[in-house]
Amino acid sequence: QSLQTELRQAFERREFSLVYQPKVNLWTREVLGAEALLRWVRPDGRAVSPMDFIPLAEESGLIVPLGAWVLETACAQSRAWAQQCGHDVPVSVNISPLQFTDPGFLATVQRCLQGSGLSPRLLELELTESMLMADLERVQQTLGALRALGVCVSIDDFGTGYSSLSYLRAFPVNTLKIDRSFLKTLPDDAQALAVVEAVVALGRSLNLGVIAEGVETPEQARSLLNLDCAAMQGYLFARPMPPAELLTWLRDWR
Ligand code: G
Ligand code: G
Ligand code: NA
Ligand code: MN
Repeated sequence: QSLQTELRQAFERREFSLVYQPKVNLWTREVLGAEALLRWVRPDGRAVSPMDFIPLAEESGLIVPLGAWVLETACAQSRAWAQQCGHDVPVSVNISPLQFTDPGFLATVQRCLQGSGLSPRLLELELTESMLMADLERVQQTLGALRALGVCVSIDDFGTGYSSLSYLRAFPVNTLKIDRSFLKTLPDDAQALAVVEAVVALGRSLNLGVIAEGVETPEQARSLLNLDCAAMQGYLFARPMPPAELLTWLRDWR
């Protein structure tokens, strides 16, 4: 039996779940939101990494309904957290290229917002640079429509693709997520420091938020603060976790 077939069955049998990793502002201590990350645990208890099954889901097109399920579930979760803890918990969802270009994408986003009653500003879509490099006019149209909906958009893994000033200016996006590969060698690597510094400056000049992902050590966090990048996400603060655990984490964080 091929993994493709298994994947489709797994979706029908509801073997997928979401874990969430918080994003914080280390300066204000504010919780900025939580990123939803897809998990597949088979009935035998074996977990398959998204790095292995997402490419397959893209190949087969399953990513479109699966991604819609992720959106729907994450929107409902954000709404539930707000009711449970009394304050907003914005949620971020990774969008794959096939989803983004799917003709039904905007309608899906709208349906998930309406279905959950989540305020659009509490939903963030994480896109990658390569997705924006495709068909300029269509990308602009889709991003424009998302902005009109009031949804936030961030560029994930920023710095690993073809970042050009002109396309950033052309696209209505909200936030740049500095790829975690640049964090690994902080604080000692002058080159990595320069990259982070440059992205922070870029964000400031284009009026975009900047967040660093993959923060694992206090030293990395400190050097980010020194570079005026206070928004962070990474194992230093929390691993991705099930929704109930995140609720506890939110209560303990401050
Ligand atoms: O959570 P983890 O580090 O294992 O994720 C591995 C990769 O899978 C990352 O690149 C992440 O962006 C991607 N990923 C996780 N969840 C989703 C999802 O819901 N949709 C898409 N398209 N990608 C996801
Ligand atoms: O491609 P994307 O940026 O969405 O990938 C997110 C992935 O990064 C998730 O699989 C998540 O589990 C992982 N991740 C989150 N925080 C850290 C971290 O501090 N260190 C490392 N190595 N990976 C992280
Ligand atoms: Na992401
Ligand atoms: Mn990323």
